[in-house]
Amino acid sequence: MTTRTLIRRWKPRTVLIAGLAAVSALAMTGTATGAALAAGSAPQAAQASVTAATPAIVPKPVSLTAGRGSFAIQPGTPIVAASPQAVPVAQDLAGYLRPATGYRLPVVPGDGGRGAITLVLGQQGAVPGDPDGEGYRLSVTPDGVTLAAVTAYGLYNGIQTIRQLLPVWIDSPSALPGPWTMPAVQVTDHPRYTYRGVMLDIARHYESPAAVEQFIAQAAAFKINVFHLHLSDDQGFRIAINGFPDLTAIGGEGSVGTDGRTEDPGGYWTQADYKAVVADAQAHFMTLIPEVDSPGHNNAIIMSEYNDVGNPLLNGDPQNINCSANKPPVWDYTEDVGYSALCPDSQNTWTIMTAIIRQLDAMTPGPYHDLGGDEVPATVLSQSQYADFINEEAGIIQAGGKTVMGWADIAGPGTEIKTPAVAEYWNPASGSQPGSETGTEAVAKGMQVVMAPANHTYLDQQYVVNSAGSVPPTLGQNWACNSGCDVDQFYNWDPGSYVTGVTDRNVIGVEGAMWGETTPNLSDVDYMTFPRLPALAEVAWSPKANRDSTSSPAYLDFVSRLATQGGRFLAAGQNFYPSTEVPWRLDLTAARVVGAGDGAVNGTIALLAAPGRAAGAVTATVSWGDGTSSAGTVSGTAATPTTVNGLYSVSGSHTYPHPGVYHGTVTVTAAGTATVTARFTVR
Ligand code: TNX
Repeated sequence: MTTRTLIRRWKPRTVLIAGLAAVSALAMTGTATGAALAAGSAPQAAQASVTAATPAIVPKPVSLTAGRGSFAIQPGTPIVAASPQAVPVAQDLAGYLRPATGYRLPVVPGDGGRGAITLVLGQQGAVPGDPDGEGYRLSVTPDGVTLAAVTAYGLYNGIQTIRQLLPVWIDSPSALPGPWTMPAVQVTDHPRYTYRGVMLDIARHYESPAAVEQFIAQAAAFKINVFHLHLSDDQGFRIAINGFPDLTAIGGEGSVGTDGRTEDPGGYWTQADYKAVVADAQAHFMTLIPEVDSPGHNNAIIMSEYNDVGNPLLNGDPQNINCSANKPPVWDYTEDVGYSALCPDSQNTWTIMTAIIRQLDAMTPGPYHDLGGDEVPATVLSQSQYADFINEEAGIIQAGGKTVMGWADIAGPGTEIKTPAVAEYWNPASGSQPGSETGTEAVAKGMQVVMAPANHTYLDQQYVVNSAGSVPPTLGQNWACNSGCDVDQFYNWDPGSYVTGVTDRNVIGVEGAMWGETTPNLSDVDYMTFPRLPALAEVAWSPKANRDSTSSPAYLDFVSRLATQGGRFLAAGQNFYPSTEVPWRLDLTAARVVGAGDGAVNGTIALLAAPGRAAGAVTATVSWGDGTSSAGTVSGTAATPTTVNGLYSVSGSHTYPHPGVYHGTVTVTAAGTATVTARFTVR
């Protein structure tokens, strides 16, 4: 059995922070006006200058052709649902667009027409090579927008693209003046893989249902369609199970680093909470997969039930569930792994596990139940004990009608799992390197494979520490990425040829795993997840490409499109890591400027998104529209090493010779990137 003790000795290939050598590779994002970019340059210098209005869609669509002109959303632009089944997605689109625009955007039935955004469900939305109808066709012209798909989910994917065609400020929760224009384009799009997942570990650190729902919405924007929820691990059990109140009363309390449980008391979800999150995932067209890890990674279950002698569902001797290295079991709130195990031959083990599986699966509409199955060293359970456990549990899950999923360890010697079943390959080993056996074993056993090699997909792994030391040592582990894994490492690999013999005939998709040991809150989770999840989303959605180096056209094109996402995150108030591998750009939009009536103006003139740049690193000038100009003041919440930074307001004060309507401009410059300008009107 493979454990990370072995893996920790493994060294990833050196991560090159390559300079972006060729501006010509930025064709997708439009006109480059910046100078060539020097290798190894500082973040500010490593900027490509691109115009704001060119499409920069992540994940990259199968086909995108730019047209002439643009479509401008107006206050009364109708969002037309051409059939009743399109109404919910039309409402979703209106919901995305109303806060920032402040427009009514009525959702109406009909056939669309000039000036409308029309959502059509039917065969005219069919896209070749898209058996599940996840794709869409989108036409934007100056006269209107038509989005067509075969399924509501296809339409939903299309509206994520529409959002990205609009200025980054469309993700602002409060109204801004706009203008809200989309460049004319024709898009035909569908995914490469049907499984595009993200996993969140709420066991190592508790996350509230509200935080998880935010995370779901953030991931859905990149066409992620599977939400794998890691509900239980050594340090915490997070879901109420009827008949076993100790699982949450005891097991719900701790979290990693909870020495004496004072720092982070943990928490758990009621079943109503879980159902609400399931419904929220469904509303985002995401399949939720529950995971209660077993037979290892379950010290919290063991500690909760070990003394549950009075439980009428158990046989009075619950201590026989403990096959851990520690006898009796003890809490361990460190990041240790591989010491705990439930005993396969204890009747109590199966009483507890069956209750968990049945109750969770009854609340879960998706087809999968994930049993975990990772990292049980032979010193804790022999391979045959482990295999017996997995076989028994798989039978219980399948008898309840769900498809078994687990970490690829479940494909190891002795396991016999009826297919269909899914193995998630996590080992960094590639080709036929030692450690890759679980991948080939899974294929030999007829299992489908989700690719999640830790050195390319583990969102909890540290970023590459840059010269400014911007990566805090407390966030992230490094066992799979001992010199850090940044955007390029998440982008430059191919799921269909990573392990010898595991090909696109076996691979159903890709998953990013956000393990929770170092991330106590959503802000930290977001910092680790973005912008690396968008890289995985592109690997999972977009056509196969030569994703093999930091100088490949595919990668340069990707980071230039990714650059636009920084402004979106900032506008939305979503945390992310402004990786130095991305040529972040400036985005500026006018605020509503209202004069005092006596010709005086004093306050915010514009909003600026400047990912990764301090306020002092940008210069703002306000031309007031009466022939005078003055310096603008750039201010915002001071950055901390792990929180949102780069969202600023540009303010100024001016007294006009006489009251009136004036049209001014704000200009912002910063080293190594294109200058941005916004027009404002003083009333
Ligand atoms: C590996 S590999 C784990 C998790 C840890 C993570 C930390 C695997 C399936 N499990 O238990 O949280 O590494 O990076």
